Amino acid sequence: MTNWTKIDETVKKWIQEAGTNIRASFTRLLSIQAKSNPNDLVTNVDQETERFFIEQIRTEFPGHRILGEEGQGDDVQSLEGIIWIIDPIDGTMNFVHQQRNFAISIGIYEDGVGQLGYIYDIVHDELYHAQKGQGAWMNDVPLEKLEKVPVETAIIGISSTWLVNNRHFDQTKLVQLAKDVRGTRSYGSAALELAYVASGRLSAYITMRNAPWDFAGGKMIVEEAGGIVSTVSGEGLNMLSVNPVFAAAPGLHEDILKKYLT
Ligand code: 2AM
Ligand code: CA
Ligand code: CA
Ligand code: CA
Repeated sequence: MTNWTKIDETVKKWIQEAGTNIRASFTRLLSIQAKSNPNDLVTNVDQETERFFIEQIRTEFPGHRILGEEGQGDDVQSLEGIIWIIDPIDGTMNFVHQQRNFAISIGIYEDGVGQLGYIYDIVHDELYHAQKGQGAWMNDVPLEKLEKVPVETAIIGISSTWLVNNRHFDQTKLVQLAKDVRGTRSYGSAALELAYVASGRLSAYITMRNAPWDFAGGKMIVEEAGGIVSTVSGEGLNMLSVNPVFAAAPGLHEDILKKYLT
């Protein structure tokens, strides 16, 4: 039997250490590179942070596999066994330009089922975490179970990318949703937006393109807080590919899905 509570204690220690290192990097010169396009950034701190987690995991849990955004982990093609899905810095553009609104995101899955989830907002020192069947916390304070939210009072996280003409989704209904809700916000970090759905700061989050490392930690935390996470057609997320992601409080998830997403 896997001792998840022991793994939880270990991960929290590593996340604090990684956070301290990332904070210290603010006073050093960053090495910034573009990946797939000029706005798709990666820095030495993303890579060093990913490497830090990989080295710790390989030493402490040699049987576990690692799927990391910066590609220094394993070539993961299936979900068997224990897999750590890691985004060392989610919101790299914010990290580079704003030194805020970015987070470490980690989801630990066993045979495709989420067991532990973490999102650490380093600058605000806010650690969100969840353990399967045990609930979700922010800095060890339990998150209140999410309650039904009507569309009219909802604040939703959505990037302007999806409200203008785009090749992923007909934006017409999303524009209507943006008009009908109380407000929209865009933070530029999928992990933080999911953490905000879990804590009630946002009522929903919608994106047409998230990779497993963007949502692996957040999905667990939202679900343990009583929220619902799916694709924009209401299906379960594929943990090995890019998905459209729709997370929301109960009730609101159903209402938005029916009226604005189908
Ligand atoms: P990143 O900062 O780790 O790259 C920005 O709106 C959000 O989308 C961030 O969570 C960002 O993660 C993520 N993101 C950026 N480019 C992406 C891509 N090509 N596919 C999926 N997610 C992406
Ligand atoms: Ca990236
Ligand atoms: Ca990311
Ligand atoms: Ca990243």
